[in-house]
Amino acid sequence: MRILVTGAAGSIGQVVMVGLADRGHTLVGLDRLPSPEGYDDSWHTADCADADAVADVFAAQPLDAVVHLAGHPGEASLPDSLTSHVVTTAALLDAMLEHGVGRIVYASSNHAVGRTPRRDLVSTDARPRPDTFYGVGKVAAEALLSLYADRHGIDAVACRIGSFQPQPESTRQLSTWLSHDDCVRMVEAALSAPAPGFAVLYGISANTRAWWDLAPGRALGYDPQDDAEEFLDTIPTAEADAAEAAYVGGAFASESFHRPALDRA
Ligand code: 15L
Repeated sequence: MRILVTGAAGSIGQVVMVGLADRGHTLVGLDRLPSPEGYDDSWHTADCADADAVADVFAAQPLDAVVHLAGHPGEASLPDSLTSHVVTTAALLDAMLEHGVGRIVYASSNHAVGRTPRRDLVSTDARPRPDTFYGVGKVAAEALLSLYADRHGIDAVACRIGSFQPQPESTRQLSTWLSHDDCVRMVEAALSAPAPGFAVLYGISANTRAWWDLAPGRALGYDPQDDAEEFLDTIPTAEADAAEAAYVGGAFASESFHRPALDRA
């Protein structure tokens, strides 16, 4: 497949670029950062929120699919969050329609349901319960993907990623960890699942203490192989703060992340 990866210079992007290339795909990187060594001919430096720039990227070479990883990974004002997560997705979807590209895999986040109290396994059917404006942006981006799937027949898989790390580093991450190898497995499955329409999966490894249901991902062909429990001995024993442990979004759901929606002069 010829795949455009946005946010290709980011932490997930770098791993996905290498992992998909190793699996025989042809990769095109798109990022606001300039191309790293080795990608000169297959890299576009542009902002995904700029619809004209994105249209130019699609006109430059044929593509079969998009893996949309670009976006600010933390909390911001509501307008900035909507630009980072929704406007970028909209620019890509419009360009996909124009150029007949039929599939997008989206890096959504566990923070789309982060304000769900910590109790039972959270399913993909649970109501969106964002914990931040970041989470609101992810929920809204998922809604946009759903609209383009229904209205235009785009295949769109939203991967609600947990904690993408080389290895888990906290008690929470024993539940939320997504290993690098499983991340590549997840993206590959989301790219190749037959006719998913609009689908949501949770992007975590096969963690013994998982908080999110892996069944929808497995139904799409995602077969995670790693388990954070293997790193139990390396995790600091400090108890998580009660506020952080109350919701699946962890610190994002705590008061320390409260801020006004809009920045004022
Ligand atoms: C995310 O979606 C964030 O981008 C990242 O900063 C972490 O907070 C991660 O989730 C997580 O929940 O560990």
